[in-house]
Amino acid sequence: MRRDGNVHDRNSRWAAASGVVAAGTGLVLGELLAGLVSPSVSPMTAVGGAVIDAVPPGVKDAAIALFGTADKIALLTGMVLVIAALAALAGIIEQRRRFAGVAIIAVFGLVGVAAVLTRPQMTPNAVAVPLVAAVVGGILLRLLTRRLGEWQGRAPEGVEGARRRTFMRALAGGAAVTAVGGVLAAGWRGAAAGINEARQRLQLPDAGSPAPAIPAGAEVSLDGMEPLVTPNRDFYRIDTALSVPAIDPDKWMLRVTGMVDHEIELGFAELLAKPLIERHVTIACVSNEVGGDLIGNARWLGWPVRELLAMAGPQTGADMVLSRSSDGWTAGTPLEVLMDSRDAILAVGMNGEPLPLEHGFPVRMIVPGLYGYVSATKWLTELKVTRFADDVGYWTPRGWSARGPIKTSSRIDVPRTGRQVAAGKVMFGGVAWAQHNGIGKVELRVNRGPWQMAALAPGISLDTWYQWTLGIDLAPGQYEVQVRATNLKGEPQKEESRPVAPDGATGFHTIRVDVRP
Ligand SMILES: Nc1nc2c(c(=O)[nH]1)N[C@H]1C(S)=C(S)[C@@H](COP(=O)(O)O)O[C@H]1N2
Ligand SMILES: [Mo]
Repeated sequence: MRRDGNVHDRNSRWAAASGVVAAGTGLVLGELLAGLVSPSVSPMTAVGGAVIDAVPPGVKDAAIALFGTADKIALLTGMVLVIAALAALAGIIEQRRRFAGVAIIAVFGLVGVAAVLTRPQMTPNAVAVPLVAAVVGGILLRLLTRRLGEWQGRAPEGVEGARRRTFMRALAGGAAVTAVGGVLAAGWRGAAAGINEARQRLQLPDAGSPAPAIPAGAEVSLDGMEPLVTPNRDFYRIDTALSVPAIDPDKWMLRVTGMVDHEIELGFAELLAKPLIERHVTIACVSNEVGGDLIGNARWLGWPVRELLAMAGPQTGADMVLSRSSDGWTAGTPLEVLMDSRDAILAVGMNGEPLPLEHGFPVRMIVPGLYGYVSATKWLTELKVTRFADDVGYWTPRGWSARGPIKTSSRIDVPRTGRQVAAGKVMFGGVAWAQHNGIGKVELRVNRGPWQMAALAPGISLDTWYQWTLGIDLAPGQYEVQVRATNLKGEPQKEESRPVAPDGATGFHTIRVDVRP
């Protein structure tokens, strides 16, 4: 009897350990994954944020009084302890009843999702992370529990030791992942959280030269169109940064180096004190396929790059500015584009707020008319005035052209391709762009028939995309519809289909429409 009791205790102890390790591994994986795909909100920070929002002010004040600036650490520690206790319970329950403990881990995942949904920085990626973490944790719990069962079960003589070692190895492996990942995640998240707070406290100055008002009618009213100005949370994100750089604006410094008469160092406060301008600019990725969504339009606040370069005094012979980010990534931009009258800016604001971390906080470049890979450096730290003959940007030796002007292009957003619509007048709508040249006209053709002129909405500026609409009478049947934009110089977009490499895709966006009686 006594011996049985001991076995039972030992059993529960290892079952509890399995629960803690399984949940811990899932948790740590979720935090690391969040660092990659949704840096401004992770499962833990979301739950913590939801707790802070839900707690009555009195309790909050008491917590701050008790823990001071360590209040966040105290909260996270408390959360970890609660999760560990519940996870231990899940381990014990799973051992008694298969999938009962896994269900508890699933609830962790759902709580994570619910918390993320309450966060203003919520993105689809951020919602997926707690689910992925819970699936990993659940699978691990099941595996560990099975191994434990095999060890504790009635094993033939001599096999018990081997089975014990198998379980212990799996448990130790999970524990190691949790420990190492936990330290990594805490470091990352800690840095990002501190910078996020600094970002939230930041008050950007008003622009001396505000963005021109959006003309009436620039945003058409047609269901299914994308907003004319892309909200920050929906803005596409492209970069090579494994973890999003967390840069303290107080320590940020931009250096102007290379072929200049005077090297310059510019701090963040100095930059904010300059006469700022605010402009809508549509930026696009060279990897955007025809009809793709790697393009977005935002209102950027910043200081013209040409003012800074004029202070530095570029020397004769220089024809390129190699901009460098804190993580070493570089872009090579023609010097003349940064010096001419267009609004190339050192941007600090995006749609009325400081740049989001993933979009380059605290400072990035925005250059109307050039693809992002040769112009839109995020987490900017250096501008080196140089020559195309001497320097190359990050993507140039990797199969992309040294120069990357944006190609005139257009997209059909309504109706979506393959969609069924009712016969009669079918409304089409979409966007067209030719940054810094402007759009002159947009046309549609059905089944390669004659081009028909679309109604072009007024653009915000030559540097942004334009919306367009066209109603076409269609009888029941299957149709192929294509769009073509022409810029204000009269140059139509290219018909020939070409891939994104080396300097941007060409061809007409083509959709299929299924018209029903
Ligand atoms: N530091 C850094 N800046 C970068 C990149 C990068 O990989 N690292 N990618 C560029 C590319 S290819 C594009 S298309 C734009 C995208 O900017 P967004 O993520 O704000 O949309 O950023 C540019 N700036
Ligand atoms: Mo890009």
